[in-house]
Amino acid sequence: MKTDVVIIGSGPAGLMLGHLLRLAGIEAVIVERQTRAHIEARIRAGVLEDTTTNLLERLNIDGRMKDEGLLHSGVNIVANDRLIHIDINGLTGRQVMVYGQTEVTRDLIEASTERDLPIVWGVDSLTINNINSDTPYVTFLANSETERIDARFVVGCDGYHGPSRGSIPASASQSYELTYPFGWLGLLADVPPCHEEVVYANHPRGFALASMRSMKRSRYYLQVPIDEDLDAWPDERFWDELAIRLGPEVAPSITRGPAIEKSIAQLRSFVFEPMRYGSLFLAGDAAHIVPPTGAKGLNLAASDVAYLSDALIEWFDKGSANGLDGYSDRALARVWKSERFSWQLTRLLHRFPDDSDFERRLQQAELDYLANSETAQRNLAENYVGLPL
Ligand code: RFL
Ligand code: PHB
Repeated sequence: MKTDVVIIGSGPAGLMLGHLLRLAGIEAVIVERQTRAHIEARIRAGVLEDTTTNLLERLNIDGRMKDEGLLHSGVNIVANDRLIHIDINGLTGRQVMVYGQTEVTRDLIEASTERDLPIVWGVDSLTINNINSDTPYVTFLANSETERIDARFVVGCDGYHGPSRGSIPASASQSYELTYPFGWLGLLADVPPCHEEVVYANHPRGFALASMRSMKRSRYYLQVPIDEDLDAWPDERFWDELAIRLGPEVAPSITRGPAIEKSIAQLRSFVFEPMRYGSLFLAGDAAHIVPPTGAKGLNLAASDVAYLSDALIEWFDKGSANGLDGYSDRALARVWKSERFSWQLTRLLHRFPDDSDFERRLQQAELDYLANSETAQRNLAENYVGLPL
């Protein structure tokens, strides 16, 4: 098989990029390790910046999101059992959209058939070859047959654990990493949310988050130790702990119900530079990870592919390599600002086990400043709603 661009991975980055290229008449094929059913069941992000919703609008894959998504004008932080309301819309004139990554992915996959964007599901043993040339290609096993796709460019949208990043020689790259001494235990339940907007809580027993997927489906998270055992958290223990951490203003509105999904995610900050080597480009989690506190991961995947699709279109339409040459620097400038924000919000809201008393008092002072300063709230709102592309 031969195509213009072969995309590895059908997460949000790969799917959005494929559609953006197809819209411009560029051929693309996506190869994905998992089955379609697996991808469509995966529970991940929930909050979209308007930069991301604008992209889905540009693709005209925003119908269900506009019908079913929830536009939020604000976000809340609980500190010392008191609710601080950040009026995102009043401070920035913009809003965020609560619409699950699972739904975004489903909509993009569904549109792929009618828009002639082939996705090869369930591929195994993928290799990326000749990236130092103008004739790169990938090989893989599909239905026990060895397949090969030749392309002009390969884009690694294969997430943190995918093989693309590893194809770039260590001598030509650098990575930056920070790990956190805790994880997030997430629970999804078909119960109404406890608050009309997302609530982040700082509590001496650890961070908690109240989010939602709809007015009937809630998503909650608790900070847990890094080596926590999922079996230690039967549903009742989760609900009891959540109520303590969300505090007296929010807890009375919690509706309990059986978990339909429960899992633990590790927190990490990671950036790999550059996001291009020869004919291989990286986008999304393949090149960078943020802790989920700022809700930035999926949104960064979207901004990467917005930049990259512009650059690829410029190359295919006008023969100019300027955009492609500038892609890595342009994307990384936005990535690092989201890394900064996600790290800062994680620092502000979690209980760090090794913090000294001094550092704990600083955290309290920071929360107090946020509660009482419009400037501090504007800073948070501007970053949370998403920096401009
Ligand atoms: P993905 O979604 O991981 O997709 C990568 C795809 O590549 C495939 N793949 C391969 N395919 C072929 N061959 C191989 N050898 C392959 N190896 C891997 C994988 O199967 C997969 O399908 O990366 P992408 O597209 O870059 O998208 C990134 C987002 O998924 C991620 O950043 C977000 O989910 C992060 N995130 C959040 N982001 C937000 O913007 N807002 C949020 O509210 C938010 N909340 C979250 C989150 C992530 C979380 N977890 C589980 C870490 C909440 C949580 C709990
Ligand atoms: C979610 O709804 O899953 C969610 C919301 C906000 C975050 C992270 C995850 O910061």
